[in-house]
Amino acid sequence: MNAIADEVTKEKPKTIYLKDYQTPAYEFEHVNLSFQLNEEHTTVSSSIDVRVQRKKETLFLHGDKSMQLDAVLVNGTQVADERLTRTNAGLFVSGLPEEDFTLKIVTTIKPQENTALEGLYKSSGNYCTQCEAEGFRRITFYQDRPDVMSKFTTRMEAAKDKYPVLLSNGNLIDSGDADGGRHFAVWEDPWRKPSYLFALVAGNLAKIEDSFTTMSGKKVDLRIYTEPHNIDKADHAMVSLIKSMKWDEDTFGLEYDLELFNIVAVDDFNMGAMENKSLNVFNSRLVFATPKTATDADYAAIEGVVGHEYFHNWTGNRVTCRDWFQLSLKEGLTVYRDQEFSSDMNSRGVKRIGDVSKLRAAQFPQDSGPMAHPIRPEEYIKMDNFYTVTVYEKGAEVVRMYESLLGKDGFRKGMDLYFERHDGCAVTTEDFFSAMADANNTDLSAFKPWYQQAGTPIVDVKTSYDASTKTFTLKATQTVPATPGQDASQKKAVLMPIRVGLLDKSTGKDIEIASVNGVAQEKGTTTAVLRFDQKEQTFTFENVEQDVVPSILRNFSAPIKMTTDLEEGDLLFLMANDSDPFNRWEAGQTLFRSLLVKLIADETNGKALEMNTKITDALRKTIEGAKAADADKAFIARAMMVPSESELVEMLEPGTVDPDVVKAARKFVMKSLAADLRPLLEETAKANSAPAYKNEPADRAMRSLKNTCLGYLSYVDAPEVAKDALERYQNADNMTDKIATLSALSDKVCAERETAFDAFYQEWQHDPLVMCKWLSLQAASGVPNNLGNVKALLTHPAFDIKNPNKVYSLIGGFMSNPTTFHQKDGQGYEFLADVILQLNDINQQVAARMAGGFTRWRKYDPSRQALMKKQLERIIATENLSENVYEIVKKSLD
Ligand code: 0A1
Ligand code: ZN
Repeated sequence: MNAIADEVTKEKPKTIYLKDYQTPAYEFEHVNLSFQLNEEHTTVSSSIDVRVQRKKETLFLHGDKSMQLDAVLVNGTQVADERLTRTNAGLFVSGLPEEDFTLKIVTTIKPQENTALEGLYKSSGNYCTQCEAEGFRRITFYQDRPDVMSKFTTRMEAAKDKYPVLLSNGNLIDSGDADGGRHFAVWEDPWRKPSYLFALVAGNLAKIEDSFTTMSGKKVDLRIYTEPHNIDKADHAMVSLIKSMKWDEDTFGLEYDLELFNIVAVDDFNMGAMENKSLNVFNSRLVFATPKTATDADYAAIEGVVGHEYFHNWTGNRVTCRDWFQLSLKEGLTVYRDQEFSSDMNSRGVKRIGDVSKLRAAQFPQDSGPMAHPIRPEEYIKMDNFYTVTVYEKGAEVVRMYESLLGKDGFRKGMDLYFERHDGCAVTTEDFFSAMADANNTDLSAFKPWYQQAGTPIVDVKTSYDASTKTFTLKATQTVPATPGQDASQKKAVLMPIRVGLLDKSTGKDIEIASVNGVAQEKGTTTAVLRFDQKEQTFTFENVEQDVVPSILRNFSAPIKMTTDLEEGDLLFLMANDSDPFNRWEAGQTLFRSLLVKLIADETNGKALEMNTKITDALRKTIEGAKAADADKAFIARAMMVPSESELVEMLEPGTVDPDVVKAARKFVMKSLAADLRPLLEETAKANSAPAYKNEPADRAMRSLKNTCLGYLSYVDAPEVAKDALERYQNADNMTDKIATLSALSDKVCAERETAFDAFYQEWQHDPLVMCKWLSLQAASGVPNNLGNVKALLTHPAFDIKNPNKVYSLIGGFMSNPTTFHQKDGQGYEFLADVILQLNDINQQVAARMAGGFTRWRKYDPSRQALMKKQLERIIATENLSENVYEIVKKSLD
């Protein structure tokens, strides 16, 4: 089809707006795809049954400029050239029949040259696909938008020896041999789906198999495919899948809807995993686990992500998004579901603490920077840039707030109504909101701004007790800061649940809450859920016999930044007594944060730093608690953690941050605590060193406590500390302990560090995932002149710039290392810009993620700001910059 005008011109990046949404004029009923997979090229034929919804409209098919368009036929007849217009973004087809018709398209693509890892590509010699969000348009011309839902039949043909396994969505309906040593398979998916859920895999793969019998008695075959040499590492993923299937039935009454569920692990993948209908494709880092190669954190991440992708079958696939602005409809809800799943499988309190820490370290900074956007954004240039912690993690917090406001039963009613109304449809966050409100017959209109407003609300609470009226009062105010395109005056007050408990000052126990603002609480209530929806609001607790210490925002019931008038003594009291594990932890964190902010100011002003010994004493008590027979050791390990440098940076004023000062203040605290508590830390580490590895909750808790103690002890300046760490490294029988001992050594300049890192390399150089750990530990190291080490690792055989996991480990690790990245002379910034520009020609999604390292440049001191800005300007002035990188850099500079 050389005659087709190929008007591939230079077009400016175009912004897509939610307000421009229009329903499609043409619906695609059924799609028949056929793939001829060859080494030189792949031919894709697509035959579509089209239903005309609005006559005479031009049909726009998305299609990437990398594809060769070979043929376009309507009802079997070639379409004349003058009715076809090709642009950078796709193909316009005009003069279409007014009655339903068939459209046939033939394209030629080169998966073997696809380094963007979107569409059809090769990983370790096998074919696989990634179509979310807009990868299908690199396979064929199509209405690549989530509200176009079709039934897919997929035939593929490939060389039998190289690609013995041929997979796609749905059920295998035919297979056999073809000419020239080739074979074929035909898959049919009975469920309508958007193109982003399409998947195809062809390769030399081994599998493990199991099965699950659903609540209505149907047997589902479960298979996990990997490259043959990794097949012994997939058992934990299989166990996690079975647990997920059972949990979704027990918790939401949701049953799987096919007789086969496949997972395929691939080494080259931009994200974590993908929920393609019945054929999930996973980054191998989220499948492979053995005690020798994966840490306890890896095991937990695998369980959570296997659950996440499985849960998408209902929240994402059966009910999908109308357009990409609605992404949080499926992602916020599915993250909420996977967090609940992990909480039920493990310790709920510890899980909540981890999730909130992540929100604070990653989402809060995004929400106060140039990329701040509502969980339902209103515009984007490149959708890939909106798979963000805001859409995912803040989106999950918004879903959790429905649960807090409506109660568990009310939330379940809302979910049931959502599925009853929208099964098989592509819908909006507004539809989810209405299902929640309608099912509970309640007015939630004040909740809507959560979808429209960016920025983390700031809540201040003042408390008082009046002995004469026996009332305890909370006065709360809320504001939402200005964010790009939304000034502060436009922001509305938003409904949020504030969970509050009141602790008896003499016993430390929760008192029963009788009534709030004249509304009687259910008998036995010890945590009240306040509906806070005004700019200023007063909540009065009645019949409070004596003064109490309030525990406010239990379980972190809203994603806000809260300040209160609680004093140090109250926080120490809560740290020791609160029945809510999250707030018991939070009280300690609040103490640490205020101490650190003061120390940062002191260090800036050249004052001597002084430790607050009350905090040391409180921490001593917390650690001593580990001796109790029923101690929650995983919680104690969490409670010992000092807020991260990135969390502290977020608390400081824009234009002031000197990362060296932040590091010095935090290091001072760690050193003081380590010195003062050394015998206790050593004793606790010893008492929690198990003779042999076991993967049981109690053993995992012990490991985390022991390794947290060792982390502290690494701050003690004494030669025996490094010696001990090396010895522990050499004796470790599992990856969790290996990594903990390596990181205890990684900031030290000593022979033990070199010995341990070399030994690790020698032992694991054959395993790319383990090598990622080796790279990220070095990238994160605080040793002097570490930038030189990171640069040298770029050319090390363990690194590969085409593999996203390797880039995230080395470059991602370097970006979050304040000493190396923010080096005063700006060389760290220049290095990151160099890497971004190199990645821009290889993998635009990964390049854009790395550009995220510069977005917070306005936070830093004037000289660092100037150096970072210079690099942003250099990047944006570069020719052939991808839309992905352009959007991040442009928004950063605006
Ligand atoms: N939907 C997947 C995540 C995902 C998103 C985009 C991708 O490529 C651009 C890949 C995966 C999930 O939430 O698990
Ligand atoms: Zn997801």
